[in-house]
Amino acid sequence: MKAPVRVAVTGAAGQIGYSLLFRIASGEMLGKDQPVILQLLEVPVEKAQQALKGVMMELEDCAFPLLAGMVGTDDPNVAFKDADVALLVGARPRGPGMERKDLLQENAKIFTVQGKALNDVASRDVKVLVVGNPANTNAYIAMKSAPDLPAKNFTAMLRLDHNRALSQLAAKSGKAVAEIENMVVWGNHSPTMYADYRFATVGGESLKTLINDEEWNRTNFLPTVGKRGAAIIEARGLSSAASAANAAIDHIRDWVLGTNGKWVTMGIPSDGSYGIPEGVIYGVPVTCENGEYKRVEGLEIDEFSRDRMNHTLAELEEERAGVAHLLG
Ligand code: NAX
Repeated sequence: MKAPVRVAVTGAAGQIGYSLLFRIASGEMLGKDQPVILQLLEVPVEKAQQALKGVMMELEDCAFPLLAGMVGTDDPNVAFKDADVALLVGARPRGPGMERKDLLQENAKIFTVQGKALNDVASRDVKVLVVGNPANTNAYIAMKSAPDLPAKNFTAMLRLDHNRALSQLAAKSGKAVAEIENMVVWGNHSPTMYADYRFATVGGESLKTLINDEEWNRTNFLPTVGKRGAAIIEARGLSSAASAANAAIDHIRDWVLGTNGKWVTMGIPSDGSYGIPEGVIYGVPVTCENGEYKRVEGLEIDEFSRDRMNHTLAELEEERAGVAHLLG
């Protein structure tokens, strides 16, 4: 039996948490031979802690063979202690009348504290995925608050956008999702992200050529993927949860277990390539191998793409400027 991996999850009593934890404990994220210890963080509010207890009771009641232990806490230093994987799902939602900039500030506080705690107590190799919105900027704040950890350990979730784009492309082209390779989503996890299928292939053939409908790309595909979160809220009365949890599992599984050369999208700190300033957490195509992600380099950026990539970058830069004073 392998040694257990410690997986910290914040916002564990929330709706994404409820779709996520059972799948992690059943081995869908790290493998069917990999025991896990779940370290669950919730806010120090009676109701949230009670709800967390309930979720932990249900996890117990599944008698998952791979669940080697569980901790529920309101203390980030306990939740992140020796964590190998940290899924930062909990965040402050936008309340009535709350401005975007207030939301940024509230979340900046949370992710400063959690970044510091990761810095102090997590494994030096901890793989951090930020799901809580604004995900890219929250990941940036956590990364900046954890100077003793490698910056590359901090990532943001663009995988839901990636998966949404894949399904739209499959539907349009009449091909199976599994046949589509080399899809990219650039930038911020927000409606400004740029889903780019210029390099996508199906059985080695260009998907762009197969679809051959630039009008559809601009007036249907991009807005549909960009506004999918809002469409789910309108239809379901609640924000995406199961699909978000699924994307988080895809992201970590691929990072840890590899992609066999397949491109996936991750929000990672920029190294300056593609004209994205260093340090900005930006969605790019990567492949993963031996527990490391590697940016796909050297893709040609045409004028339309450059425009879209700059647009989503401008939003990220604005968010970054909005929290700069908190990061010293
Ligand atoms: P819920 O409101 O159902 O759950 C969030 C939970 O986090 C709550 O139980 C809350 O008590 C807890 N929490 C808040 N602050 C915390 C803190 N400082 N430490 C620990 N726990 C804390 O939201 P849910 O639907 O689960 O969504 C969670 C986050 O994911 C939201 O920020 C949401 O916007 C974001 N999303 C991100 C997506 C992405 O692709 N990156 C897609 C789905 C989702 O919208």
